Amino acid sequence: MKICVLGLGYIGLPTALLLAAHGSDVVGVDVKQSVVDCLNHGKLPFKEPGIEDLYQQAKDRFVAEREPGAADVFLIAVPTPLDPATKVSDLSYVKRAADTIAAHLREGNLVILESTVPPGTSERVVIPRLEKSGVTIRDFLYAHCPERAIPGRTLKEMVCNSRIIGGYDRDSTDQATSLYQTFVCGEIYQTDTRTAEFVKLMENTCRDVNIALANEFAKLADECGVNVWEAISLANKHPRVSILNPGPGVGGHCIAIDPWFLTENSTRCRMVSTAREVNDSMPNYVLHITRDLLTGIKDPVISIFGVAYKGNVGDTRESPAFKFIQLAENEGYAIRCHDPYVREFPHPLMEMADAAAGSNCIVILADHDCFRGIEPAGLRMRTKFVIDARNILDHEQWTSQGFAVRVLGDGSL
Ligand code: SAJ
Repeated sequence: MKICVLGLGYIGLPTALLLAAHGSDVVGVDVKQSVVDCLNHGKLPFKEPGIEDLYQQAKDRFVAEREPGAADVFLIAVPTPLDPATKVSDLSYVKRAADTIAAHLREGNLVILESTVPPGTSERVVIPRLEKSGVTIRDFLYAHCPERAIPGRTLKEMVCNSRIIGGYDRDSTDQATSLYQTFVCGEIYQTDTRTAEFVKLMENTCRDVNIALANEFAKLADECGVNVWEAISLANKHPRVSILNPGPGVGGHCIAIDPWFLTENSTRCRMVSTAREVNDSMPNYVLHITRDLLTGIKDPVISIFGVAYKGNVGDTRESPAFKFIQLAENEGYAIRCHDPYVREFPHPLMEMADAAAGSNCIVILADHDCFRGIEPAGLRMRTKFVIDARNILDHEQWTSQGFAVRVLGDGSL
């Protein structure tokens, strides 16, 4: 079977490689020439645990191209960004992918959309564009199969997690199910396209709202003089309570964006957008703690440890670090950045010792495991302040080295 995967990003590439490793002939298509060249020279455009080994298993059945050709299956895994001004989904990449597939679509082909989209997009936008090929939906198969893998564990989760497959009709759902069964060990649950689109958005919105609740608890704990981390761990002893972790904000290409896709056409909902606002306010809140700690210091310098959107990944998409840096610079703080996972960032990235040297305050924004073991005695700071927005440091150790330690939600603001 020949499969054409459009979009070789964090989801498309691992999916393409898994399909190839399980016996399909896969053409991976990406508009970026650099990604195509990189893969055809045996290199991978990003890091993800296990992907190098998977590439070795897949490479004889995988080739990267700029344009698609005829295939049995087309799988769309292109980005669906959010227009920051309007908070409305930008479906231009999905539309372009559908248009390029239309040029090659034949009767009996299966088209799968993995990209996250607002409910109804398959019927209203994608299928009509595919039908411009002259082949109608009665003569090709279509399913929405939203991905569920978490960056940092993408390959394991793509294989082990359960999946939702929403087909246009019975035949579409069954054929898409058979394809995913070639590499998915988890359960496959079948539904229609619109429900599958809705379920995916509910999943990420649920996580966003729960993180917002944890962030709200952190702010309330500060007002009440309570340590939120201790309080959460005690509350979570209740058999039906499971509060998530507060933090400096929600980043990544999914959770910070998908809730807006769910509500973009709604006139009825409040909680989802309020949660988004709470999470988007967290960089300001961490800056508020910073300001409180550094009052009176002349020409203050802040060292940010961790500009990735979360721990142990090098992805900075929608990272709360961007907003924190912009707000801090606007207030006159000089910023240094250190992140051992991130390859490219608009702000220069420095080694840890250089970023800390002469600085007034370290702000931990990403919970990389390697930060847990930092030896504070080796850091040559101008003043010894540290703000742990993720609660990952050994605070006793830092205090014993003369550091004033503030933890997000520690009750001291
Ligand atoms: N975060 C917190 N507190 C927490 C958990 C997370 O502040 O307790 C922050 C993280 O630091 C990060 C953001 O939230 O900035 C999102 O991180 P995440 O690890 O919760 O999720 P993602 O964006 O890496 O992946 C999510 C996953 N969705 C769910 O868990 C419902 C993943 O399964 C999806 O496949 C992925 O979105 C996606 O592509 O949609």
